[in-house]
Amino acid sequence: MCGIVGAVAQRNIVSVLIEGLRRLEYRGYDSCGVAVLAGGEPKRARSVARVADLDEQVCETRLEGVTGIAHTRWATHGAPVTDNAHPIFSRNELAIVHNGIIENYETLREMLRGKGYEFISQTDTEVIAHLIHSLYHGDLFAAVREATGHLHGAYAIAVLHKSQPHTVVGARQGSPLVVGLGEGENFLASDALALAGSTDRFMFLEEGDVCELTLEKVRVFDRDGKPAERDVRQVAAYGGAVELGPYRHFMQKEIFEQPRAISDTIPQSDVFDASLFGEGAAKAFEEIDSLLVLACGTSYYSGLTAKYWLESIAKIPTQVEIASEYRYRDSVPNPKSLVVVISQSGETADTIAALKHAQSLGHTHTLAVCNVATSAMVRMTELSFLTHAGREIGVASTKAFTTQLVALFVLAATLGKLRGHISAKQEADYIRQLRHLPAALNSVLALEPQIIAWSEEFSRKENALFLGRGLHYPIALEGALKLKEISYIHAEAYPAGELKHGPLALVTEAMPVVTVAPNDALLEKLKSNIQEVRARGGQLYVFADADTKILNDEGLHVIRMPEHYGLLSPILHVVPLQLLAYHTACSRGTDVDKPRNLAKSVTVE
Ligand code: HGA
Repeated sequence: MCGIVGAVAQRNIVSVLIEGLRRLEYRGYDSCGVAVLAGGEPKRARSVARVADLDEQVCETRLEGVTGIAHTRWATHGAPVTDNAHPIFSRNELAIVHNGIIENYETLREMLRGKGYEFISQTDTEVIAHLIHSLYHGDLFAAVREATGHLHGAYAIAVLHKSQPHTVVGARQGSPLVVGLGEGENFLASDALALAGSTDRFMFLEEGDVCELTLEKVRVFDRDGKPAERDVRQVAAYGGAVELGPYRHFMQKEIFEQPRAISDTIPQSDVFDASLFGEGAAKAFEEIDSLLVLACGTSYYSGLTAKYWLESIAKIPTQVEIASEYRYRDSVPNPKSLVVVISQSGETADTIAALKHAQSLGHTHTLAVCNVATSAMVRMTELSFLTHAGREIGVASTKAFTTQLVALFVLAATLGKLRGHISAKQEADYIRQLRHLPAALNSVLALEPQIIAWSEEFSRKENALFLGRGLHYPIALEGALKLKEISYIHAEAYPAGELKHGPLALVTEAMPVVTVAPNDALLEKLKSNIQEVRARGGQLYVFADADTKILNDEGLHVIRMPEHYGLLSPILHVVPLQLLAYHTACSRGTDVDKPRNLAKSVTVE
């Protein structure tokens, strides 16, 4: 979603700002822009095309300056047109970029109109610009601090004013913002990744912080308006741009990276130990009597899968809830419940808000399963388990999902052991199966040619049904989500037993029914569901384990998975569904890595 980059330096900073936007491009955006202080006033370039187009514009117009801010926008208020693209100006004196949503913008807009401010854009952001401008009396830092007191909602902002040519002021509440420290220059960004190559020293701002960057100094005030010290951390992990290599899209590359990502995520240790989840985990795990898992989208489906593992291996009651639902409903808090938040980026706005809500209700034991060590979520939780998927560029999550599953399986096994439900032999078996997963995944990836053959038929469909049972029901959900996200085919998933309670009415020759059929205790039941579809002329596409006796037949297409993988089977069965969605989307010619209307890191509500 939106990205922010800002800089104060003694050199022309435009190329640093544009490079920062390029690094944030993968998150998805619909317009972009940059503003610098040049010749005593803010000047800007904006584009509703890609950052490359913005770059051409700044070269053509020779936009240069030593102080600047830049933005990639994913529109929430107002269409993605140039007038709404950030930076937004106030009276040609102040420029602002903003991530987030201002909830009371209508009230503020009326108040500011009353003071004579003219609104040019439809954005909520413009109210922040005029509000700060109205409060400016020679000190931008003070004006921003005062303005934030009037804002309701979520924001990360970067602001500059023509009267302070070597100052950028930032503020955050509900959206991430980091300060990058240089020598005689300082930077601001919504993600440290944007500043790779410029600095590796960062200050991660906290909720309510307002900061002032000048050439030599960074000042931070906390939410109470008091000067605050924030730790400086060295973060060197950000390499150069991620290469596509021999792959056609990042999504395909990331699907094929799963054996490596999973191998990096599996703990080195030969035993399941609470310490894998951080200091204090042993004590926390002893005190809990249940789990509350909060997540969105694909991460929610990893949570749903984990519920089966947690209840079967660790015998611990587990509730899984969509973060944006949980935060707004009245729930009955159980302080003995471990709150588990799952997010690839660790910045998902709804999940962060749900975590805060849980904490405000008295939940003290919290655990983040996350792919980014420096993320807000990891910093907010008592415990954490980091997945090592590496950077995921494709908007449709693949390796982040399977590594989350590994993390959650390790959690289930660890709790199962602590609660006396798994024997030493069982523990050793689980460890062995985890370690064999990368090899098993390679065999699944080798099915790609067969899946390509299916995808050609799928690309001509407009609807699809996905069926699974038990542990594989969430995998069917994830398969349907993948297909709709990138191929724009309408897809729905059902627990196979629900078929006759409604969706069977949709089954015709035109409706492919994808079925995940591992050789588990539910196989015989699933076979009956398959027959129910066949009897109505439906076309079945079944991913069956090697030893299931489901054979190719009229209306029944079968791809055989290399081996049955017991409890870890969902991690293997989701991969052909990822490949099916990917190749179907390729056949339909969609923008696979940047599907329409979607963004990678969902940092607004
Ligand atoms: N509300 C602002 C910024 C949107 C945003 O943060 N998107 O991720 C706008 O619509 O311009």
